[in-house]
Amino acid sequence: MPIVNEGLQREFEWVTRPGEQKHISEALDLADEMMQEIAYQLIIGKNLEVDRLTKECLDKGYTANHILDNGLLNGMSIVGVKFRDNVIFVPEVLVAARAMKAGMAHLEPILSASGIEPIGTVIMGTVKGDLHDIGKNLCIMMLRGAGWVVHDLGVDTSPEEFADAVMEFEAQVVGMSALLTTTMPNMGRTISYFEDIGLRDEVRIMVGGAPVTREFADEMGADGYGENAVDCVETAVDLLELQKELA
Ligand code: B12
Repeated sequence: MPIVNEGLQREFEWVTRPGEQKHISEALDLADEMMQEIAYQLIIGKNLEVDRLTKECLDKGYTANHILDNGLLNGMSIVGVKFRDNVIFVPEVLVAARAMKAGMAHLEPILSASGIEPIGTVIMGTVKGDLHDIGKNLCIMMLRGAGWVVHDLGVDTSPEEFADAVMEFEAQVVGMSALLTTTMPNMGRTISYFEDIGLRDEVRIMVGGAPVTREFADEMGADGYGENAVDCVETAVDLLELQKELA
């Protein structure tokens, strides 16, 4: 379906880079009118509308994954482009993030409900100096939905806080998130800290976040890397197996 929502069409016009336009328009083409409305209301920061529409879509039988991928995340990708290109600034991004959270609040119980025996324990946090938590929170929802016990350390997490949580909860896996190129090195610093205190062999470490690549993950000595929340779950499962083999 083409973009039929006039507001969203106008917002989409801010995306001027051809490759990026193709990427976003392909995702939007999959979406229907309701998803386009959610994306638009998220971009303009209307949290009450996003709250209402998400509820309405769930009542109509849309799956939580569909609403997340086609509605909320599509909207957030346009917000990202406008922010990067200085079309909007931090306050507008914050209201969009608040709208995203309003929608996610309805999806979380569904994505996190698994009812199966816990697979293992993961400690998740955004690294020191970094306040971005939307992606980390999505990973947490997916992990919980897949049957993991997740302890969320929030944002701005120091190496000491990661290490204390691993010991307290006897976690097998740690997941670190970073969205800023300036905070990415704090993942490596956390890994070094684990080595320094003799904790590195006790736990497998995965990393992610928009600027993080597999190469960077390998270079800093992480055990795993995930590009998105689905990858995060798969990586956690692989790392748990690895940890069992090493134990
Ligand atoms: C929302 C947002 C904000 C919000 C954050 C609100 C919140 N509660 O999170 C606010 C307004 C606070 C903000 C602030 C800033 N931001 Co900001 N922000 C964004 C924005 C638009 C969206 C990020 C987002 O939520 N994406 C959606 C989620 C779902 O995607 P994700 O985080 O990548 O997560 C997915 C994967 O990466 C992966 N993943 C994530 N974590 C993990 C962890 C593991 C273990 C695994 C396996 C996978 C995984 O799975 C997730 C789900 O699929 C991005 C632009 C962008 N396109 O990324 C800029 C962006 C990240 N911000 C940027 C900047 C510069 C800033 C500020 C410095 C701006 C300023 N001048 O103050 C501050 C820094 C504050 C700080 N100290 O952290 C830049 C970073 C540039 C750079 N090269 O470092 C970006 C890229 C914008 C840009 N293009 O310029 N920001």
